[in-house]
Amino acid sequence: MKPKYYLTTPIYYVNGAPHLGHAYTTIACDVLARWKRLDGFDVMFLTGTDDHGQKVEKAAAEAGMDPQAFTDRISAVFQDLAGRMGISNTDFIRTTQARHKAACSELWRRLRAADEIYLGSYAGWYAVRDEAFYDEDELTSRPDGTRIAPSGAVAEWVTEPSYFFRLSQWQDKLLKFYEENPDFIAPATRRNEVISFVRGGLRDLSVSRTSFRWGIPVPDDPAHVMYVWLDALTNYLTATGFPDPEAPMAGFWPADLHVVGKDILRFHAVYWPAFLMAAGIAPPKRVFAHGWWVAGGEKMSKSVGNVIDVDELVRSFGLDAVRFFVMREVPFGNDGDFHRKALIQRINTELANDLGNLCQRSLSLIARNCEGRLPARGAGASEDDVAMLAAAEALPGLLRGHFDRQAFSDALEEVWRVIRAANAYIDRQAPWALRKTDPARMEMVLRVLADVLRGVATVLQPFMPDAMARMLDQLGVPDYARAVADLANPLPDGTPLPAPQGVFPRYTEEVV
Ligand code: ME8
Repeated sequence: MKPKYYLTTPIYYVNGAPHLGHAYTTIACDVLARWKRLDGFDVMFLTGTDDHGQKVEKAAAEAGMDPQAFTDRISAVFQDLAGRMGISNTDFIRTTQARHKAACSELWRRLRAADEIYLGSYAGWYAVRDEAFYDEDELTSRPDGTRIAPSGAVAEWVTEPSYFFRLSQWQDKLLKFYEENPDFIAPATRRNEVISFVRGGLRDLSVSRTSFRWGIPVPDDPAHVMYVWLDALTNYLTATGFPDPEAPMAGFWPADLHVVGKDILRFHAVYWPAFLMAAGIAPPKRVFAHGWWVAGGEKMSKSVGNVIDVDELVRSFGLDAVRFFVMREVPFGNDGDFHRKALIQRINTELANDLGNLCQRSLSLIARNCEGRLPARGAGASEDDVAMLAAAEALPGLLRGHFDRQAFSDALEEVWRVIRAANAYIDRQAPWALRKTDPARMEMVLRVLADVLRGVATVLQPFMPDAMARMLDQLGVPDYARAVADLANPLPDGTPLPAPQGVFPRYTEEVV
């Protein structure tokens, strides 16, 4: 049986259309999901939308729509975007679904039965844009007296009856949990931030609201709706069929990885494991917080209105190039400023020149000089051949390590190191000159190049599924031999290859 791997994106608020920031998280998860499948795992990959909460209710009211109809419409836009980005999610969850309401109600009942939730009343600050409660000392003031959260969102004073989760009781248990599970929060700088936040002391958390209706009613007290974050976080459990232990996907819990933006790490790394442990449920294994795409110095966001339209990018540059660029340009975890120039540069240098030309040169030499059949490796490999093949053969092992740390740009750098070495190899060996002088040697060199290209294309499939499928077609690799494990079996000598075609065109900016 294949080992299981369960990873998730955040579920996105449906208060506006998706942008590059959302696509980024989802693409990163997709790359990882595809890699894990390629590497022999049974993968559950969840994404979806966060339909409830005051912020969504407000957006629906502003659009003059009933919240259900509004969320139906925007949730569909997120679902379509996932399709257009080539996302291989195995499920798409919405918090308005019946399965989710049932899971949340059950989690609430368990927390209540364990006396982890009690009724009180909340008087404090709340920022609707963040759907988050803030302490007085976290806020700053504008000259007009408006109070501002660290995120820049406006905070309002709220007084209402509320249920509370006994978060204050979880400080030591959380700290112990982080210590025993050093990989639970990544990157390390974020882990340290979370630990110092928890060390600073935790207050009980308000987990229900009475001032609006758009949420899941609290069991046995329908005047309250559940706090949108308790509702939203539970989605990860819902999708595994919770509370049914016999559900087909039940074996995927605990999740292997929640990928989130750094804005929502606290919810995932503090509240979520506390809720779960309090209900006697295993916490997830890891939470990775990536950085932000910024524009004009500010986080790209629907609320700020400085967003980049992913569909436009894909129309201009192609899906694979966009996926490659966002994974390559910025180390996962860091912030990045989006520049079209940098995207064009990467397309032309790394895709068209480094990889595209290498492939085109090698395959056209094979087409012309080897009757379009895969040449034999033959005996008597030179030191240069052996080193070149060894570099390509080392890729899966190296990439496995990078993927398990979510170090996507390191994984790509590793592959490009091999591509650059292969370009140097072809120039050094000059197979075009060997045709007359030493045809056996020419065949050897071309076969080394074909094998290196196969290794490269195989491990790049998660990043650029379409382009790499075309490249593997041209290399004569059958559909059933494209997994990591298949690299152990060389293709038969003499495999017929189709006529070579360019995989990555150069991008030339239209001169206006
Ligand atoms: O927070 N750069 O939903 P949300 C990078 N519903 N990533 C970005 C980004 C940017 N500029 N902008 C958004 C919510 N993201 C909650 C989540 S989960 C149980 C509930 C990505 O619509 C990033 O992953 O505000 C961020 O965490 C997420 O979108 C927030 O999406």
